[in-house]
Amino acid sequence: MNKIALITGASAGIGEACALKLAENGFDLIIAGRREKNIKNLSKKIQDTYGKEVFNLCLDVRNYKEVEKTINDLPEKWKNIDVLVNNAGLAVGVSPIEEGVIDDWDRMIDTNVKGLLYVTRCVSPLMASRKKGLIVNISSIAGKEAYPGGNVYCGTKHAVEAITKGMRIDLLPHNIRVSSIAPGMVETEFSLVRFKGDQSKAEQVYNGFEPLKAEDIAESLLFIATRPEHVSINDILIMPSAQASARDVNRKL
Ligand code: NDP
Ligand code: 8X3
Repeated sequence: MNKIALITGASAGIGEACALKLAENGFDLIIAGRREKNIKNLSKKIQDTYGKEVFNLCLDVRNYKEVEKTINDLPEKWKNIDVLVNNAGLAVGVSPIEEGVIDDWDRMIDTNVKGLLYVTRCVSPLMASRKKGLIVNISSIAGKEAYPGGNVYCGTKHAVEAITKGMRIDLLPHNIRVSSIAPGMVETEFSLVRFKGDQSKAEQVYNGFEPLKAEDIAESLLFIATRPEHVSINDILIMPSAQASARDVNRKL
């Protein structure tokens, strides 16, 4: 029986790369995202390329009832989740706090914090009943530092860092390992979402230096997920070589 990994936000970017990397390395996948077409395309790619089994979930992590029903309705075999990757997340806007857009704040808090909690609340009991599991939360350099206009996004990722530590303590008796990966800048759809579809603003974020690729994060996940059971990689902070902190980027412009 292959190990099963559930990845949220697998319809793009880091989540998609993580799904491909784990499939390449023998995992069966449950892939979740709101964009059904992207999930279907990824599912076909994984099956065609790696011959792995894939279970598709069309899921908005912000809706607890939907998350609960989706996990409860998984076929019994697919409930044996070995690895949960809490990856779904986003930044919206860069307004300073006094000009903050309430809807943007709600989207970030509801997705990055509450969504992560909702999925964990439904999957962790399944792991606890089997007395094994690994949960990997995708944090960020924004979970370690704050930067101008990052206010609420940084707050959500600081929350992810704290929740990760709390989860690790609570899940210890159940033999469930909890890890966090905190990336610096990764070129994905992230900035396009942050700048609400403004392609040129999104591209400027990655001007003049080589950002991380989604696959770099997938490599870190694979490392965590393939350690022997007595080894827990608690935290990985992974940055582009040209980025020393959230604000310090060596751009060759
Ligand atoms: P992308 O925008 O490329 O991907 C984000 C993924 O999250 C998509 O698959 C999207 O799927 C999913 N998602 C967003 N909202 C929801 C929701 N409500 N319910 C379910 N899925 C949702 O960005 P990244 O791949 O870069 O981001 C992935 C994670 O990595 C995020 O948590 C982000 O904060 C974090 N991160 C990103 C960094 C970067 O520089 N790119 C750096 C550090 C951390 P869909 O729209 O189909 O629902
Ligand atoms: C995403 C990277 O630098 O925008 O978490 O915080 S950053």
